[in-house]
Amino acid sequence: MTETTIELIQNIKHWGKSLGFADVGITNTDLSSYEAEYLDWIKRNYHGEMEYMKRHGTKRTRPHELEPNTQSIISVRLNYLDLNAESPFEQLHNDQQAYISRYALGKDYHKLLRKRLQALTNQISKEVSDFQYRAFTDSAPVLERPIAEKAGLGFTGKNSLIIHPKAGSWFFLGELYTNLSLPTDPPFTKQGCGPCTACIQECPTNAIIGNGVVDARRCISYLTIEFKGSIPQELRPLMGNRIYGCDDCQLVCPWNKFTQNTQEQAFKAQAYAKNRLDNVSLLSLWQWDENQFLKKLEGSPIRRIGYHQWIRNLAIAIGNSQTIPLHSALEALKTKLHCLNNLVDEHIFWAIQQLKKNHLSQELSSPDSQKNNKTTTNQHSIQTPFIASKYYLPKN
Ligand code: B12
Ligand code: SF4
Ligand code: SF4
Repeated sequence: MTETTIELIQNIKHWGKSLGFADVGITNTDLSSYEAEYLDWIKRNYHGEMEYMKRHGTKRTRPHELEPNTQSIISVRLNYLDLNAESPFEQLHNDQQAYISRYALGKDYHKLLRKRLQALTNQISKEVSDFQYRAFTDSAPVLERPIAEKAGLGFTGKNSLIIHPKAGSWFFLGELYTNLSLPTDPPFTKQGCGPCTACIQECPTNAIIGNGVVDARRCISYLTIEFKGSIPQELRPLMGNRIYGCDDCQLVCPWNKFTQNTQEQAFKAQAYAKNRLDNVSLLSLWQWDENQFLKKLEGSPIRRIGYHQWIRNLAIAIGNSQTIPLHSALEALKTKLHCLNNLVDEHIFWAIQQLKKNHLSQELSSPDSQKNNKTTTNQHSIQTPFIASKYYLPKN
C-alpha cells in the first residue's frame, strides 16, 4: 500500500466523520458468501409483495452487475435516534396514542444521506482525478447490511439489523460504489448476540423466524409501510398502536444501551414542532383529511404511504384500543366510512367489530358480571397486543 493510498483512506474517513457520519468503512465487491441466503429468502417468498426485491436477480449480491466499474465500496452509517423524544415505551403502552417508528419522527433520511454522500464525493474528487462513483441509500438493488458488516460497521444481529457493540443499531446505512481500488477494512467476524434471543421472542408478530432471518410478510414494518393490501386479520390485533413501522426488535436489544444520540436536527421529533409525532393521539391523527396529511407531513417519509394506507393503519390501531371510550372511537370511525375506498372500509368495519368484541369482553370480565356468571368470562378473552416489558435505551 502506497503512502498516498494510506493518506487517501485516512482522509476519506476523516471527511466522512466531519460530514456527520458516525462511521465509515471500506470493503470490496465480493458478496458471494451472502448470495445463497439472499436467494433463499426470495425463494421462500419472505419478501411478500416487495417485487423490487425479486426483480433485480443477482444485482444485489454482485455489485458489478449494477455498476461494472466498481472496485471498492465505501459504507457509512448515520445515527437517527432522538434520545430527547418522548419515551417509546410510554407511547407503546398507551393505546390511545399512535406509535410511529423512531426513524420517521423527523424528516426523510433519503435526501439528507444522499446529499452527505455527495459532499463526501466532492472532497474525494478534489484529491483523485479519475474518481467515478454512485451513491446509494435504501434506493437501489444494494445489499446494504452485508456490505456494512464486511466494511466493519457492525455485526448482523438475530433481528437481521447491523449492530455496533459501541453504538447499537439505530442508524441508517449508505454506500458509495467507486472505481477506486482501496484497501479494505477488517469485517466484523464476531456475531455479538450470544445466547440472547430477546428480539425473536418479543417480536409482536413472530416475524423473526431464525437467526437474522425476517419473514417480511409478518413484519409490522412491512405491513404498515410496504404492503398496500388487506392486512391479514390474524395479525391485526398484534399490531397494537403501531401505525407506521415498528421498533420492538431494536427496543428490546441490549446493545441499544449504547445508542448514540443523533446529531441531525432533521431527524429530531422537534423537526415537526407543530405536530410532534412522538406524542400524538390516534384520534387526533384520524381527524386529518388528505390535505392536512400531505401538508403536515411535508418532508416526512410517512407521506410515501399515502393517505388511504395511513387511514387503514389508524383504523386497525383504533380498533385495538381498549381505553379510548367506545362511543368516541365508534363515532370517529364512522366519519370515514364510505369516503375513501373498499379496502379502507373493510378495515374500518373490522375495527368497529373489534371494539365491540373487546368492550363486551371487558364488561363480561368486570367484577360484577364475574359474580353473576363465572363461566362466560373465559369464553371471551381479550386479545391483547403484545408489548414487551423491558426495553434498553441509554439513560438520558
Ligand atoms: C427490504 C427491507 C426491509 C423489509 C425486510 C426486512 C429484512 N429483514 O430483510 C422490511 C419492510 C420488513 C424492513 C423493515 C425494517 N427496516 Co429495512 N430495509 C430493507 C432493504 C430495502 C433491503 C433488505 C434486504 O435486502 N433484505 C433481504 C435479506 C435477506 O437481506 P439482509 O437482511 O440484508 O440479509 C443478509 C444478512 O442478514 C445475512 N444473514 C442472513 N442470515 C444471517 C444470520 C446470521 C447469524 C448472520 C450473521 C448473517 C445473516 O445474509 C443476508 C443476505 O444474504 C434495506 C436497504 C437495502 N437496500 O439493503 C432496508 C434496511 C435494511 N432497513 C432498515 C431499517 C432501519 C428497517 C426498520 C428498522 C424500519 C422500521 N423501524 O420499521 C425495520 C426493521 C425490521 C427488521 N428486523 O429487519 C435499515 C437497517 C439499518 C441497520 N442498522 O441495519 C436499512 C439498511 C435501510 C438503510 N439504508 O438504512 N426493511
Ligand atoms: S420490526 Fe417489529 S414486527 Fe418487524 S421483526 Fe422487528 S419486532 Fe418484529
Ligand atoms: S435482541 Fe439479543 S438476539 Fe436480538 S439482535 Fe439484540 S442481542 Fe441479538
